[in-house]
Amino acid sequence: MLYHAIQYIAKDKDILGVFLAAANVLNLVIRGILVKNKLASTDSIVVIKIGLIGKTNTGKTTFFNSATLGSGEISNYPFTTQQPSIGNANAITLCVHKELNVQDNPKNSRCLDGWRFIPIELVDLPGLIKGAWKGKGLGNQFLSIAAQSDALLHIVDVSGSIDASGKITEPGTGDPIADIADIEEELVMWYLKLLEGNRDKISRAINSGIDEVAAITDIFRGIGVREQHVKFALQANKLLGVKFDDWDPAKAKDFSWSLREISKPTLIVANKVDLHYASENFKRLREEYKDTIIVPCSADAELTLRRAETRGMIKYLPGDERFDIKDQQKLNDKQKWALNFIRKDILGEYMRTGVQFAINVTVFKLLRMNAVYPVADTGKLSDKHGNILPDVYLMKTGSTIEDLAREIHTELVKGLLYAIDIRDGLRLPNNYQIKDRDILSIVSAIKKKS
Ligand SMILES: Nc1nc2c(ncn2[C@@H]2O[C@H](COP(=O)(O)OP(=O)(O)OP(=O)(O)O)[C@@H](O)[C@H]2O)c(=O)[nH]1
Ligand SMILES: [Mg+2]
Repeated sequence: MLYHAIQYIAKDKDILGVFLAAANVLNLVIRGILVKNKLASTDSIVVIKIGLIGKTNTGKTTFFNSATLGSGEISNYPFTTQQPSIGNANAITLCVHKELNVQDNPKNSRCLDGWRFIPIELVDLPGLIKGAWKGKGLGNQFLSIAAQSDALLHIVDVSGSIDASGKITEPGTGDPIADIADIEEELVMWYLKLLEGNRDKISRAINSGIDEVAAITDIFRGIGVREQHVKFALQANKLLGVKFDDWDPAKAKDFSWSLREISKPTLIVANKVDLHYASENFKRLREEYKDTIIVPCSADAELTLRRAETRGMIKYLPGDERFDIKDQQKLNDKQKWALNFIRKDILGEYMRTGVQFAINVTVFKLLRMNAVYPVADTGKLSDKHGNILPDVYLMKTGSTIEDLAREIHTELVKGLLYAIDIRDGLRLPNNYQIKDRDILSIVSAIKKKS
């Protein structure tokens, strides 16, 4: 079967892969300690966190391993992943060093072949089942971790090769559209459960004079909901001005639906496009979910390419639309066949495997982040130590120079004067809204100590 041949390289464990996975874990532990002890060089390390959700067996761990070079267990048994795990991945953007004609020395990111790799975190989660919101399966644990994510990737088996209970079956048997609806319902029910369970508390707060938006936000704050989200969800359901005590169950559910959608931006990953029936289902999915971004994907193909690259068989960067085989002679027939299949049927049909693309789209389109390069020395384009274009920060659309200064160091904000746009020398006011790929030098009366 096609799929087993592709697996061949992916399952071939290599020492470098294991080493990289160990380094990944070590990195996370060190970062955890730094953050805990507040020894980190910046005041706030804001790393975007993306959670992988979906039914069991849809390929969440395969996606996770391919993006993080991790070694989470992959199997065709339902509910293989029992514990959430966090790994380092990257959002990738074209680096500005070529345009500026300088050689960079990245510090908080990496630059490979002209691409900047900006660290983000991926969270692999246990598979969901119907009834998870009632605490069924690994429900509660899953939902509390998912809640800490800035965005979600909903991984679905677009080939329909899992049945309603999550068991692997023949492609074309399962229904990916129903699968998505089931998982969506789970998330909404979880929000609704929080709302209904706290009706008295919300009512009491409102009656004691607390603003309705604030009272509702308070209930959901632990799962990353902000006042703005609640306001938008109230507006979307024409509930602004309607007394909270008068909300009937249908209104409460509609509100929960909107709040879930607004507070956890979600992208659908149509995984397993390498299998039969995937392209038909993908078309149906696009028709059904017109308002959602859907990325076709073969996590298995990406894992295969990343492993082959790690072993020196091919030259490939995540997200690339091509790869080069280094030495045909060193490949056996199975490996040649698998790589040819990926080249023709995945990259040829879909341009890319979809894993890195899904991450980039989530960061830059769904979360509307802009990559910005702060420098201290406007002449050398470096930090104080001479590192050229050392850092890149991800800032949400609408962020200002002041937000950037705060992100770098709170001390910087205190004496903030203005910023200089490196491209044209323009002096930018503190309320200037940062654009993608801006290169800026912040001028402050108070210098950062380090
Ligand atoms: N053909 C194909 N198979 C895939 C792909 N991604 C994952 N699989 C297979 O699907 C099965 C389930 O993969 P996992 O990554 O363990 O799925 P999961 O969603 O993490 O499953 P749980 O941990 O049980 O929730 C395995 O047999 C994988 O090899 C893909 O892109 N194409
Ligand atoms: Mg898993």
